[in-house]
Amino acid sequence: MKKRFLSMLMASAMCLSLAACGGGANNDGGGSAASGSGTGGGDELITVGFSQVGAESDWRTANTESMKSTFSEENGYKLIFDDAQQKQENQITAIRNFIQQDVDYIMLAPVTETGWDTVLQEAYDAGIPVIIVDRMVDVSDEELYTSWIGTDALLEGRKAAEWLNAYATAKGWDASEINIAHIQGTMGSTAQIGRTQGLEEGIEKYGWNLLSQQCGEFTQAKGQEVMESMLKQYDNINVVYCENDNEAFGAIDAIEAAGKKVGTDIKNGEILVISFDTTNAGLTDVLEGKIVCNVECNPLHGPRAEELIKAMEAGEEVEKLTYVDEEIFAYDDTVKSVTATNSLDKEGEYAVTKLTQEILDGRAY
Ligand code: GZL
Ligand code: ZN
Repeated sequence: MKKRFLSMLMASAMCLSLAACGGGANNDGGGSAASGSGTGGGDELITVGFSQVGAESDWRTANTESMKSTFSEENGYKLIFDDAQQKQENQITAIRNFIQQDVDYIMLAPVTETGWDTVLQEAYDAGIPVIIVDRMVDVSDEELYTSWIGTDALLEGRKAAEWLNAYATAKGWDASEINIAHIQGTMGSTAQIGRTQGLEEGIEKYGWNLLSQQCGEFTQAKGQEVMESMLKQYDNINVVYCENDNEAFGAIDAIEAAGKKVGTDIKNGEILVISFDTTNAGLTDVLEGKIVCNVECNPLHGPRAEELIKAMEAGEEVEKLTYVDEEIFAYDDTVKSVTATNSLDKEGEYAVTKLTQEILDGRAY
Protein backbone atom coordinates (compact mmCIF):
# COMPACT_ATOMS: atom_id res chain seq x y z
CA MET A 1 0.00 0.00 0.00
CA LYS A 2 2.79 2.39 1.04
CA LYS A 3 4.63 1.84 -2.30
CA ARG A 4 1.49 2.58 -4.25
CA PHE A 5 0.73 5.63 -2.20
CA LEU A 6 4.26 6.89 -2.79
CA SER A 7 4.07 6.27 -6.52
CA MET A 8 0.74 8.07 -6.61
CA LEU A 9 2.19 10.93 -4.64
CA MET A 10 5.09 11.05 -7.10
CA ALA A 11 2.77 10.81 -10.06
CA SER A 12 0.42 13.49 -8.79
CA ALA A 13 3.34 15.76 -7.99
CA MET A 14 4.55 15.06 -11.51
CA CYS A 15 1.04 15.67 -12.84
CA LEU A 16 0.88 19.01 -11.09
CA SER A 17 4.31 20.00 -12.30
CA LEU A 18 3.49 18.82 -15.85
CA ALA A 19 0.19 20.70 -15.76
CA ALA A 20 2.05 23.80 -14.68
CA CYS A 21 4.48 23.44 -17.55
CA GLY A 22 1.82 22.62 -20.08
CA GLY A 23 0.61 19.05 -19.43
CA GLY A 24 1.70 15.88 -21.16
CA ALA A 25 4.74 13.83 -20.23
CA ASN A 26 6.35 14.41 -23.59
CA ASN A 27 6.22 18.17 -23.38
CA ASP A 28 9.78 19.46 -23.71
CA GLY A 29 8.86 22.39 -21.53
CA GLY A 30 8.88 24.52 -24.68
CA GLY A 31 7.25 27.91 -24.38
CA SER A 32 4.44 27.06 -26.78
CA ALA A 33 2.85 24.27 -24.73
CA ALA A 34 3.22 26.16 -21.47
CA SER A 35 1.44 29.12 -22.97
CA GLY A 36 -1.81 27.17 -23.30
CA SER A 37 -3.20 24.89 -25.96
CA GLY A 38 -1.73 24.37 -29.42
CA THR A 39 -3.90 27.12 -30.89
CA GLY A 40 -1.94 30.35 -31.04
CA GLY A 41 0.82 29.09 -28.75
CA GLY A 42 3.54 28.38 -31.30
CA ASP A 43 3.67 25.38 -33.62
CA GLU A 44 3.80 22.49 -31.13
CA LEU A 45 0.77 20.19 -31.42
CA ILE A 46 -0.84 18.75 -28.30
CA THR A 47 -0.93 14.95 -28.71
CA VAL A 48 -4.17 13.30 -27.63
CA GLY A 49 -4.77 9.53 -27.66
CA PHE A 50 -8.49 8.69 -27.91
CA SER A 51 -9.75 5.16 -27.27
CA GLN A 52 -13.27 4.99 -28.77
CA VAL A 53 -15.73 2.15 -27.99
CA GLY A 54 -16.37 1.26 -31.63
CA ALA A 55 -18.75 2.21 -34.43
CA GLU A 56 -21.84 0.32 -33.23
CA SER A 57 -24.42 3.08 -33.62
CA ASP A 58 -25.36 6.39 -35.25
CA TRP A 59 -24.78 7.99 -31.87
CA ARG A 60 -21.25 6.63 -31.73
CA THR A 61 -20.55 7.89 -35.25
CA ALA A 62 -21.68 11.38 -34.23
CA ASN A 63 -19.54 11.16 -31.10
CA THR A 64 -16.45 10.15 -33.13
CA GLU A 65 -17.11 12.93 -35.64
CA SER A 66 -17.33 15.49 -32.82
CA MET A 67 -14.03 14.34 -31.29
CA LYS A 68 -12.18 14.15 -34.62
CA SER A 69 -13.37 17.56 -35.82
CA THR A 70 -12.42 19.17 -32.51
CA PHE A 71 -9.00 17.57 -32.09
CA SER A 72 -7.78 18.48 -35.56
CA GLU A 73 -4.34 19.65 -36.60
CA GLU A 74 -5.59 23.14 -37.46
CA ASN A 75 -6.96 23.37 -33.91
CA GLY A 76 -3.49 22.52 -32.61
CA TYR A 77 -3.82 18.79 -31.89
CA LYS A 78 -2.34 15.52 -33.07
CA LEU A 79 -5.15 12.99 -32.49
CA ILE A 80 -4.27 9.30 -32.26
CA PHE A 81 -7.66 7.57 -32.68
CA ASP A 82 -8.37 3.91 -31.90
CA ASP A 83 -11.65 2.06 -32.61
CA ALA A 84 -11.90 -0.86 -30.15
CA GLN A 85 -14.77 -2.69 -31.92
CA GLN A 86 -16.58 -2.76 -28.55
CA LYS A 87 -13.83 -4.88 -26.93
CA GLN A 88 -12.30 -3.77 -23.62
CA GLU A 89 -9.02 -5.61 -24.29
CA ASN A 90 -8.56 -3.49 -27.42
CA GLN A 91 -9.08 -0.32 -25.38
CA ILE A 92 -6.53 -1.44 -22.80
CA THR A 93 -4.02 -2.17 -25.60
CA ALA A 94 -4.69 1.26 -27.13
CA ILE A 95 -4.13 3.03 -23.80
CA ARG A 96 -0.82 1.19 -23.35
CA ASN A 97 0.20 2.30 -26.84
CA PHE A 98 -0.69 5.88 -25.98
CA ILE A 99 1.52 5.60 -22.87
CA GLN A 100 4.35 4.18 -24.99
CA GLN A 101 3.96 7.10 -27.38
CA ASP A 102 4.04 9.43 -24.40
CA VAL A 103 0.94 11.38 -25.46
CA ASP A 104 0.03 14.57 -23.63
CA TYR A 105 -3.53 13.43 -22.81
CA ILE A 106 -5.54 10.23 -22.98
CA MET A 107 -9.30 10.26 -23.64
CA LEU A 108 -11.26 7.07 -22.99
CA ALA A 109 -14.85 6.27 -23.95
CA PRO A 110 -15.10 3.07 -21.86
CA VAL A 111 -17.14 0.19 -23.31
CA THR A 112 -18.06 -1.01 -19.79
CA GLU A 113 -17.60 0.43 -16.31
CA THR A 114 -15.29 -2.09 -14.65
CA GLY A 115 -11.79 -3.46 -15.39
CA TRP A 116 -9.87 -0.17 -15.79
CA ASP A 117 -7.88 0.15 -12.55
CA THR A 118 -4.65 -1.45 -13.76
CA VAL A 119 -4.27 0.40 -17.05
CA LEU A 120 -5.40 3.73 -15.61
CA GLN A 121 -2.82 3.29 -12.85
CA GLU A 122 -0.18 2.84 -15.58
CA ALA A 123 -1.30 6.10 -17.23
CA TYR A 124 -1.33 7.82 -13.84
CA ASP A 125 2.18 6.59 -13.03
CA ALA A 126 3.32 7.88 -16.43
CA GLY A 127 1.91 11.28 -15.48
CA ILE A 128 -0.57 11.34 -18.38
CA PRO A 129 -3.95 12.92 -17.50
CA VAL A 130 -6.97 10.78 -18.49
CA ILE A 131 -10.34 12.25 -19.50
CA ILE A 132 -13.28 9.83 -19.49
CA VAL A 133 -15.99 10.65 -22.04
CA ASP A 134 -19.56 9.37 -22.35
CA ARG A 135 -19.84 6.24 -20.18
CA MET A 136 -18.38 6.14 -16.66
CA VAL A 137 -15.60 4.00 -15.20
CA ASP A 138 -16.01 2.23 -11.83
CA VAL A 139 -12.50 2.44 -10.33
CA SER A 140 -11.16 1.95 -6.78
CA ASP A 141 -9.56 5.41 -6.79
CA GLU A 142 -11.16 8.42 -8.47
CA GLU A 143 -7.71 9.95 -8.79
CA LEU A 144 -7.07 7.52 -11.64
CA TYR A 145 -8.84 9.91 -13.99
CA THR A 146 -8.78 13.67 -14.08
CA SER A 147 -12.29 14.38 -15.34
CA TRP A 148 -15.44 12.82 -16.85
CA ILE A 149 -17.83 14.33 -19.38
CA GLY A 150 -21.03 12.56 -20.19
CA THR A 151 -24.73 12.20 -19.81
CA ASP A 152 -26.92 11.00 -17.00
CA ALA A 153 -28.13 7.60 -18.21
CA LEU A 154 -30.15 6.95 -15.04
CA LEU A 155 -31.99 10.24 -15.52
CA GLU A 156 -32.55 9.33 -19.17
CA GLY A 157 -34.15 6.02 -18.12
CA ARG A 158 -36.27 7.70 -15.47
CA LYS A 159 -37.45 10.33 -17.97
CA ALA A 160 -38.58 7.56 -20.34
CA ALA A 161 -40.40 5.64 -17.57
CA GLU A 162 -42.14 8.78 -16.31
CA TRP A 163 -43.14 9.64 -19.88
CA LEU A 164 -44.67 6.15 -20.34
CA ASN A 165 -46.61 6.44 -17.09
CA ALA A 166 -47.94 9.91 -17.96
CA TYR A 167 -48.82 8.84 -21.51
CA ALA A 168 -50.63 5.65 -20.43
CA THR A 169 -52.47 7.54 -17.70
CA ALA A 170 -53.58 10.26 -20.13
CA LYS A 171 -54.85 7.55 -22.52
CA GLY A 172 -56.78 5.87 -19.69
CA TRP A 173 -54.81 2.62 -20.02
CA ASP A 174 -54.46 0.51 -16.92
CA ALA A 175 -50.86 -0.29 -15.87
CA SER A 176 -51.76 -3.99 -15.99
CA GLU A 177 -52.41 -3.64 -19.75
CA ILE A 178 -48.83 -2.48 -20.42
CA ASN A 179 -46.74 -5.45 -21.65
CA ILE A 180 -43.09 -4.48 -22.13
CA ALA A 181 -40.31 -6.01 -24.23
CA HIS A 182 -36.99 -4.58 -23.01
CA ILE A 183 -34.00 -4.53 -25.39
CA GLN A 184 -30.92 -3.63 -23.37
CA GLY A 185 -27.64 -2.05 -24.50
CA THR A 186 -24.12 -3.42 -23.98
CA MET A 187 -24.30 -5.11 -20.57
CA GLY A 188 -22.26 -3.32 -17.93
CA SER A 189 -22.07 -0.04 -19.83
CA THR A 190 -23.21 3.08 -17.99
CA ALA A 191 -25.90 3.69 -20.61
CA GLN A 192 -27.34 0.19 -20.14
CA ILE A 193 -27.09 0.25 -16.34
CA GLY A 194 -28.84 3.62 -16.06
CA ARG A 195 -31.53 3.12 -18.68
CA THR A 196 -32.33 -0.36 -17.32
CA GLN A 197 -32.57 0.95 -13.74
CA GLY A 198 -34.90 3.74 -14.88
CA LEU A 199 -37.28 1.25 -16.50
CA GLU A 200 -37.12 -1.28 -13.65
CA GLU A 201 -37.97 1.44 -11.13
CA GLY A 202 -40.97 2.35 -13.31
CA ILE A 203 -42.12 -1.29 -13.46
CA GLU A 204 -41.84 -1.46 -9.66
CA LYS A 205 -43.64 1.85 -9.13
CA TYR A 206 -46.42 1.56 -11.73
CA GLY A 207 -47.05 -2.18 -12.01
CA TRP A 208 -46.38 -2.70 -15.74
CA ASN A 209 -45.71 -6.25 -17.01
CA LEU A 210 -42.11 -6.95 -18.10
CA LEU A 211 -42.47 -9.82 -20.59
CA SER A 212 -38.85 -10.14 -21.75
CA GLN A 213 -35.46 -8.50 -21.20
CA GLN A 214 -32.59 -9.26 -23.63
CA CYS A 215 -29.37 -7.53 -24.74
CA GLY A 216 -29.43 -5.86 -28.15
CA GLU A 217 -25.78 -4.65 -27.88
CA PHE A 218 -26.80 -1.14 -29.09
CA THR A 219 -26.78 -2.42 -32.69
CA GLN A 220 -29.55 -2.58 -35.32
CA ALA A 221 -28.80 -6.17 -36.29
CA LYS A 222 -28.93 -7.50 -32.75
CA GLY A 223 -31.97 -5.36 -31.97
CA GLN A 224 -33.83 -6.96 -34.88
CA GLU A 225 -32.74 -10.48 -33.92
CA VAL A 226 -33.81 -10.03 -30.29
CA MET A 227 -37.16 -8.49 -31.30
CA GLU A 228 -37.85 -11.39 -33.68
CA SER A 229 -37.29 -13.91 -30.90
CA MET A 230 -39.44 -11.92 -28.44
CA LEU A 231 -42.30 -11.72 -31.00
CA LYS A 232 -42.13 -15.50 -31.40
CA GLN A 233 -42.44 -15.91 -27.63
CA TYR A 234 -45.12 -13.29 -26.88
CA ASP A 235 -48.14 -12.14 -28.93
CA ASN A 236 -49.17 -9.45 -26.42
CA ILE A 237 -46.18 -7.08 -26.53
CA ASN A 238 -47.48 -3.49 -26.74
CA VAL A 239 -44.42 -1.48 -25.58
CA VAL A 240 -40.82 -1.99 -26.70
CA TYR A 241 -38.19 -0.11 -24.63
CA CYS A 242 -35.04 0.10 -26.74
CA GLU A 243 -31.91 1.43 -25.05
CA ASN A 244 -30.76 3.18 -28.24
CA ASP A 245 -32.03 4.19 -31.69
CA ASN A 246 -30.21 1.50 -33.63
CA GLU A 247 -31.89 -1.23 -31.56
CA ALA A 248 -35.19 0.55 -32.25
CA PHE A 249 -34.55 0.54 -36.01
CA GLY A 250 -33.98 -3.24 -35.85
CA ALA A 251 -36.99 -3.80 -33.59
CA ILE A 252 -39.29 -1.80 -35.90
CA ASP A 253 -38.14 -3.86 -38.91
CA ALA A 254 -38.87 -7.07 -36.97
CA ILE A 255 -42.29 -5.86 -35.82
CA GLU A 256 -43.34 -4.84 -39.35
CA ALA A 257 -41.93 -8.04 -40.84
CA ALA A 258 -44.15 -9.94 -38.38
CA GLY A 259 -47.16 -8.12 -39.83
CA LYS A 260 -47.65 -5.96 -36.73
CA LYS A 261 -47.75 -2.17 -36.46
CA VAL A 262 -45.70 0.32 -34.45
CA GLY A 263 -47.53 3.48 -33.42
CA THR A 264 -49.09 5.45 -30.63
CA ASP A 265 -52.18 3.52 -29.49
CA ILE A 266 -52.10 0.05 -27.92
CA LYS A 267 -55.92 -0.07 -28.08
CA ASN A 268 -55.84 -0.53 -31.82
CA GLY A 269 -53.09 -3.11 -31.67
CA GLU A 270 -50.14 -0.76 -32.22
CA ILE A 271 -46.83 -1.28 -30.43
CA LEU A 272 -45.27 1.78 -28.74
CA VAL A 273 -41.51 2.03 -29.33
CA ILE A 274 -39.53 4.10 -26.81
CA SER A 275 -35.88 4.87 -27.60
CA PHE A 276 -32.78 6.88 -26.64
CA ASP A 277 -30.12 8.89 -28.54
CA THR A 278 -32.33 11.24 -30.61
CA THR A 279 -30.17 10.67 -33.66
CA ASN A 280 -31.37 12.16 -36.93
CA ALA A 281 -32.71 8.79 -38.10
CA GLY A 282 -34.26 8.16 -34.70
CA LEU A 283 -36.06 11.50 -34.68
CA THR A 284 -37.21 10.92 -38.26
CA ASP A 285 -39.00 7.83 -36.89
CA VAL A 286 -40.52 10.04 -34.16
CA LEU A 287 -41.90 12.43 -36.80
CA GLU A 288 -43.50 9.43 -38.51
CA GLY A 289 -44.97 8.08 -35.26
CA LYS A 290 -42.82 4.93 -35.45
CA ILE A 291 -40.97 5.90 -32.27
CA VAL A 292 -43.39 7.51 -29.83
CA CYS A 293 -40.82 8.94 -27.39
CA ASN A 294 -37.05 9.47 -27.80
CA VAL A 295 -34.88 10.60 -24.88
CA GLU A 296 -31.88 12.66 -25.88
CA CYS A 297 -28.32 11.58 -25.21
CA ASN A 298 -25.91 14.18 -26.50
CA PRO A 299 -22.84 12.79 -28.36
CA LEU A 300 -21.09 16.11 -29.04
CA HIS A 301 -18.33 15.73 -26.43
CA GLY A 302 -15.51 17.19 -28.54
CA PRO A 303 -15.84 20.86 -27.55
CA ARG A 304 -16.32 19.99 -23.88
CA ALA A 305 -13.27 17.75 -23.83
CA GLU A 306 -11.24 20.51 -25.50
CA GLU A 307 -12.32 23.01 -22.84
CA LEU A 308 -10.93 20.64 -20.22
CA ILE A 309 -7.64 20.21 -22.03
CA LYS A 310 -7.25 23.94 -22.54
CA ALA A 311 -7.87 24.48 -18.82
CA MET A 312 -5.30 21.83 -17.91
CA GLU A 313 -2.82 23.33 -20.36
CA ALA A 314 -3.28 26.59 -18.49
CA GLY A 315 -2.71 24.74 -15.19
CA GLU A 316 -6.27 25.37 -14.01
CA GLU A 317 -8.31 23.06 -11.76
CA VAL A 318 -11.08 21.21 -13.70
CA GLU A 319 -14.47 19.83 -12.61
CA LYS A 320 -14.41 16.11 -11.87
CA LEU A 321 -17.81 15.51 -13.46
CA THR A 322 -19.55 17.45 -16.24
CA TYR A 323 -23.10 16.38 -17.09
CA VAL A 324 -24.66 17.76 -20.26
CA ASP A 325 -28.33 18.80 -20.42
CA GLU A 326 -30.64 16.73 -22.58
CA GLU A 327 -34.21 16.97 -23.83
CA ILE A 328 -37.14 14.59 -24.40
CA PHE A 329 -38.86 14.40 -27.82
CA ALA A 330 -42.25 12.84 -28.52
CA TYR A 331 -44.52 12.23 -31.50
CA ASP A 332 -47.36 14.26 -29.92
CA ASP A 333 -47.96 16.58 -26.99
CA THR A 334 -50.01 14.23 -24.83
CA VAL A 335 -47.32 14.54 -22.17
CA LYS A 336 -46.13 18.12 -21.64
CA SER A 337 -43.43 17.44 -19.04
CA VAL A 338 -42.16 14.82 -16.60
CA THR A 339 -40.65 14.98 -13.13
CA ALA A 340 -37.58 12.78 -12.56
CA THR A 341 -34.61 12.52 -10.20
CA ASN A 342 -31.06 12.58 -11.59
CA SER A 343 -27.96 10.59 -10.59
CA LEU A 344 -27.08 13.27 -8.04
CA ASP A 345 -30.47 12.67 -6.39
CA LYS A 346 -31.85 16.04 -7.51
CA GLU A 347 -35.49 16.08 -8.66
CA GLY A 348 -36.34 18.19 -11.71
CA GLU A 349 -39.13 18.96 -14.13
CA TYR A 350 -38.27 18.18 -17.77
CA ALA A 351 -40.27 19.51 -20.70
CA VAL A 352 -41.35 17.12 -23.45
CA THR A 353 -40.97 18.59 -26.95
CA LYS A 354 -43.48 17.57 -29.63
CA LEU A 355 -41.12 17.08 -32.55
CA THR A 356 -41.59 19.09 -35.76
CA GLN A 357 -39.70 18.99 -39.06
CA GLU A 358 -38.11 22.37 -38.40
CA ILE A 359 -36.87 21.30 -34.97
CA LEU A 360 -35.34 18.21 -36.59
CA ASP A 361 -33.80 20.26 -39.41
CA GLY A 362 -32.25 22.63 -36.87
CA ARG A 363 -30.43 19.99 -34.82
CA ALA A 364 -26.65 19.62 -34.77
CA TYR A 365 -26.73 15.79 -35.21
C1 GZL B 1 -24.71 6.70 -24.40
C2 GZL B 1 -23.74 5.86 -25.21
C3 GZL B 1 -24.48 4.77 -25.92
C4 GZL B 1 -25.52 5.27 -26.93
C5 GZL B 1 -25.48 4.18 -27.94
O1 GZL B 1 -24.07 7.54 -23.51
O2 GZL B 1 -22.75 5.28 -24.40
O3 GZL B 1 -23.55 3.99 -26.67
O4 GZL B 1 -26.79 5.44 -26.36
C6 GZL B 1 -24.00 3.91 -28.03
O5 GZL B 1 -26.01 4.51 -29.20
O6 GZL B 1 -23.75 2.68 -28.58
ZN1 ZN C 1 -26.37 9.34 -22.32
